[in-house]
Formats: sequence, structure tokens, C-alpha cells
Amino acid sequence: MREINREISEAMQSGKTMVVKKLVENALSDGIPASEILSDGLLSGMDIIAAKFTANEIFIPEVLIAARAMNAATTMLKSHLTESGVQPIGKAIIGTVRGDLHDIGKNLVRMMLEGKGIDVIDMGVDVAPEKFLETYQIEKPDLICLSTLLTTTMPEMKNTIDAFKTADVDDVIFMIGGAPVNEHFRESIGADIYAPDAGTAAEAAKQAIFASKEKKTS
Ligand code: B1M
Repeated sequence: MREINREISEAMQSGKTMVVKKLVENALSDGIPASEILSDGLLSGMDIIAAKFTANEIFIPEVLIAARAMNAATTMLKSHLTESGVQPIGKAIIGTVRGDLHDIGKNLVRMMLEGKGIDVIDMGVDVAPEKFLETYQIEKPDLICLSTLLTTTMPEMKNTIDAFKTADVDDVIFMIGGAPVNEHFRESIGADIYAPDAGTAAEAAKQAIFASKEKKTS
């Protein structure tokens, strides 16, 4: 791993937002690809945070400040991870489901979707099923993207899909993701796509939008 990515990882873990931002700026001006800064610097640092949190070596305040630094840095990488001037191929709504406040993974998925030329409406965290439905009715997106990190909020994914069924909305594609969910869970709640990571999510979203548009025109 490059030294600067190690420094980014360490500063992020300590929650030193200003230092992380400066290091990311330096790395970008040295020509280090944004994707490498993301994977070797930020995501590898968050893996260490996750392991320490699980082992009770650090607690919520430390995780929270690291997460703030992580979000600030990924925002800086956004324009480098997404192609500018791309004509939108479709529209998506994304949000973390009701009861869940985790947003780092969701934010990465949003950026990657934008990178594929998808217009994304980010509803933030703790989004209730009726809020997803209300926004769907205004925005009419091709895709609804649900994220969750907590096992306790996994049922909110089903509640959201059920709210659409109850409202007789069946022409929307549901994509789900987040650490506790998997393909088996996707099937059990009637979602259309499960993606394990942001890159896979973006490619799957693009393919699904193309397939749905082709179906509608044929
Ligand atoms: Co929380 N937390 N947390 N936390 N937190 C976890 C998730 C946990 C696994 C840690 C642990 O105990 N080992 C655990 C959940 C256990 C469980 O449910 N079985 C946990 C817990 C328990 C909690 C609290 C309940 C703690 C408490 O209060 N006692 C509390 C809950 C608050 C709430 O939400 N109501 C809580 C709080 C927090 C912080 C606020 C401190 C902070 C979040 C800050 C923020 O997000 N702004 C936090 C963090 C940072 C974590 C860990 C350490 C890291 C999560 C993360 O950002 N990972 C996490 C431990 C872990 O994940 N191992 C943990 C990096 C991120 C890039 O990965 O989000 O997985 P991830 O996203 C990936 C994929 O999952 C996928 O793509 C992303 C990138 O490739 N993906 C999608 C995600 N969404 C997708 C959607 C898609 C497709 C792919 O399509 C739509």
C-alpha cells in the first residue's frame, strides 16, 4: 500500500477530518486514482474501525468521528468517481430504511450510481416506507434503492416493498443492499436485485434500467 493511503487510513480512523481532507487533496494532485484512495485508504481504514468496534476496543463516539471523516473524504472523491456530462440514463431514489442511521455505504452506492449516469434522489437515513412511496409518486424513478446495516431494521425493507404493493405500484425495481442482507433475503421479501457492494450495485442498476426501458418500448 502507498504511504499516503496508509496515512489517509490512519487519519480517518482517528477522525481527523481536516487532515484526511488535506491528504486526499495531496493524493489526488499526485495523480493517485480516486478508486485507489477509496479502497486502500478509506475503506481499509473503515474495516479496521469495524473490527475494533466489534471487539469493543472502540465505542460509538470514536466510530462516529471516523465516519464523519470518511464521509467528508468520499464527498471529495465524488467528482473523480463519476463521469461528468453524462446524459442521465434513468432515475433512482436511495435511502437507509426506517430505524437505521448508517449512511456511509448508502452514500457510496449513490456516488457509483451517479457515475453510471443515473439521477439519484438521496432521501438520507431513517426513511419510513410511506416517505419512499410519497417520493416515488412525485419523482417516478425507475429504481428504489434500500440500504440497511442493522439486522433489526431488515424487516423495514419488506415493509417498504409491501407499502408499494398495498398502493398498487408494481412497475418499480427494488434494489437492496447492506452488510446483513443477502440473495436469500432478497428473494424472501420480493425485492428485484441484491448487490453486495457499491460497484456491483451501480452496474446492476444500469442493466435493470436498460432492461426495463426495453420492455416498456417493445
Ligand atoms: Co453501527 N453497527 N451501530 N454505527 N456500525 C454496525 C453495522 C455493526 C455491525 C457493528 C458491530 O456491532 N459489529 C452493528 C450491527 C449489528 C447487527 O445489526 N447485527 C452496529 C450497531 C449495533 C450499531 C448501534 C445499534 C450501536 C449502539 O447504539 N449500541 C447504532 C445504531 C444506530 C442506528 O442506526 N439506529 C450504531 C451506530 C453507528 C454509528 C452512528 C456510530 C456509525 C454510523 C455512522 C454513519 O454511517 N454515518 C456506525 C458505524 C460506522 C458502524 C460500522 C463500524 C461500519 C459501517 C460502515 O460504514 N462500513 C459497522 C460495522 C461493520 O459494518 N462491520 C457497524 C463501511 C461501508 C462502506 O460499508 O455500509 O457495509 P457498508 O456498505 C457497503 C455494502 O454493504 C454495500 O455497499 C457498500 C460499499 O461497498 N451496500 C449496498 C450498502 N448499502 C447498499 C445498498 C445497495 C447495494 C449495496 O443497494 C440499494
